[in-house]
Amino acid sequence: MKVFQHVQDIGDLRVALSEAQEVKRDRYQWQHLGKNKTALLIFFNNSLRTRLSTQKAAMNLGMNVIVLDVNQGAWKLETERGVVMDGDKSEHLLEAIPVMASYCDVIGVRSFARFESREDDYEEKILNQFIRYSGRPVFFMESATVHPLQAFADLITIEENKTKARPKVVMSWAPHPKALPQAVPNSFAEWMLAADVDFVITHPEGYELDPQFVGNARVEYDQMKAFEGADFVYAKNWSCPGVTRPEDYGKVLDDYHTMMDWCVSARQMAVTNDAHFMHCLPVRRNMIVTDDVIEGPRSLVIPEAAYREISAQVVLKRILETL
Ligand code: AN0
Ligand code: CP
Repeated sequence: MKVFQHVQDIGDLRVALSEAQEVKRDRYQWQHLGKNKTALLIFFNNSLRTRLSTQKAAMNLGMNVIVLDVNQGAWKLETERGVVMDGDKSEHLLEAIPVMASYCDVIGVRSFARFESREDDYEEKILNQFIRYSGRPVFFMESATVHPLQAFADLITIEENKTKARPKVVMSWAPHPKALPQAVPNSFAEWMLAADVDFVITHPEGYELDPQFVGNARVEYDQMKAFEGADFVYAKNWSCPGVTRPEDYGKVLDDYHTMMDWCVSARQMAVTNDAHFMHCLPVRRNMIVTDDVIEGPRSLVIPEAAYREISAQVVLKRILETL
């Protein structure tokens, strides 16, 4: 595998899920694969889970790991070509990428949506430069539009906890005080549509996700109706994707105080099929989900985060196998 970005990059999901099972059974059986191989993890944004789980996965495979927080200690990077660099940015991405690549075999990059231009974000301007100029396999650790390591861990979580062949999975928008990217919901939708689940998305009008990720997934604007009979509830906030009104891209459309009935609570969970609650974390309690639901017996947020180690290990293993 040279690029891990979309669900298709992992191939057959059944095979990927059984490989995840195998990793879970004994995660240290491929130490030879990573011997003398270096993974470079580059963070343009904060992270707890991705940082730790990916580093752990690489170590499980016997790899060496270098973690770089670009905004803490490295030179501030210019990303636009043609700019007269007389501002606060000392180095250009076009030199930094091949230099960083020369010290490693595999590159993971986290670079969130910047919300400056929908076009730049949705064209994956930053990650595509890594793919183009590094000459190394590149895996996405949440880019402007996708978070595939999360979606893969979410799929593993559902697979491990489902009690019927085709569970009903509901992804619900929930309120948040700040504008958040669409990467998590985009990838979750993309992976759920490829998996064997009955998938429903619920959100207020104006938050329609990009069709390249949601295809013709069922959208139900009535949250309570969407939750009926759900086996898994996946909560997440996202800002306006700008599908119908490009000028609203990256905006929080309404004051969150007026949207608090979208916060997932016992009221919505009561109409589900005793659904499991999921969230990628970090989560703001009593904005996205109430204390009682996230702490309740059906909450999967901790095992879901733990599966990030497994999803990252399957991805790194696949990459190492093709180096
Ligand atoms: C990020 C997001 O919503 O994309 C990362 C989630 C994994 N969340 C925040 O910035 C709070
Ligand atoms: N879920 C997730 O990617 O968490 P971090 O932002 O902490 O890495």
